[in-house]
Amino acid sequence: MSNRRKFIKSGILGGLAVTTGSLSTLACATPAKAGQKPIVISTWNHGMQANVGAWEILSKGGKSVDAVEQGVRITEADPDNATVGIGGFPDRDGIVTLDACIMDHNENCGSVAFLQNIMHPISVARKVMDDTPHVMLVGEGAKKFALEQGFKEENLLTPNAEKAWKNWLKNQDYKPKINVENHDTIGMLALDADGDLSGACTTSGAAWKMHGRVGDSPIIGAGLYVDNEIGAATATGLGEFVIKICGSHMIVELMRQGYPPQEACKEAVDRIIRKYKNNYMDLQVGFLALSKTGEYGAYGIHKGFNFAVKSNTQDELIDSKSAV
Ligand code: SD4
Repeated sequence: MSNRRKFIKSGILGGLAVTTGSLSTLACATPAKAGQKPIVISTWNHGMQANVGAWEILSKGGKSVDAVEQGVRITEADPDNATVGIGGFPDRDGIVTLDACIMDHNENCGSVAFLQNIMHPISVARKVMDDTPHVMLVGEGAKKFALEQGFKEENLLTPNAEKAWKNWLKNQDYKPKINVENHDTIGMLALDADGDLSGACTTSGAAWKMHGRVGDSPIIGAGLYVDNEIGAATATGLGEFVIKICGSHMIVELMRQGYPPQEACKEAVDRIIRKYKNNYMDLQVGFLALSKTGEYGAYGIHKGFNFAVKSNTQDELIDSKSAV
C-alpha cells in the first residue's frame, strides 16, 4: 500500500494519529515523543537558544503565541546570525530586508515582508495580527506602521555582513548554496499547556537576493501554517521551492489525513524532488512539524538540517532525516 493510502486509512483516533499496518516501522523512523505538552521546536542550532526564550513562557503556563514571539526575538537580536534580523546578509544592493510571520491557535495571522531597518520583524507581524484588519504589510508601508507603533529605526547591516557583501560583489555569482551558509531562518512551533498551537518564522532571506525579493518565510501556508485542530508546520531553505508547493499548508493537511509529522514533512520534500528533479541537488529545503498531541518530525532534502526541541523531558538538537 502506498504511504498516502496507508495514512489516509489510519485517520485520527481520540486525538492521536494512529496508523495501521506498519506502525512499528513508523515509530522507529520518527524521532518523536508523542504527547509532550508544553513543547517548543525550532529550526537549526540557533533554535536551542531561542527555545530557552520560548520556554520561559511555556513553562509558566503561558500562551504559545507569546512563547514563539519571545523565542525568535532572541535570534533576531543576534548580530552573529547571518540570516535573521540584525547581522543578516543583505541583498545584492547591500540592503538588509526582513520577512516574518506569526500565527496563533485561533488561526489569526500577521506578516511583514521586505521590511527594512527594524530589528524585530516578528513583533511588527504580531502587531499586524493584533491591531490591524490585515494579514500582511510590506516594504515602506510595513516600516511606516512599525514606526507608528513605536519600533525604533536602526542600521541592521553589521560590519561583518557588509564585508561579506563586498566580498560577494567581486564575483557577483548568485548560486544559492545548500545548508547553513544561506539557510538559517528560524521557524518555531509551540504547543502550550492548554494544548494550543502557534508558530513564528523570521528571516533576512536568501543572501544576495534581488532587491525586492520575498521568500516563503512571511507567506502564510508556505513558510508557516498552524491549524489548532491538527498541527503546525514551518520551513527553511530556498523559499521559492517552498512557495511553489505551499509547503507548510500541505504538511498540515497531510497530518489531517493521518500522516505523522515526519512523514508529512517527507512527503512535502518528495514533492519538491519529484517536481524539480533537475534542480533539487543544488538546493536545500527543510520542514519541521508539530502535531496537536505534541508529536514532532522533520525532513530535509539534504543532510545537515537540524532542529531544537525543548519540553519537560527534552532539551536537544536533533539531526533531521533527509532524502539525500
Ligand atoms: C527564504 N526560506 O527567504 C528563506 C531563507 C531560509 O534558511 O530559510 N534560510 O527563502
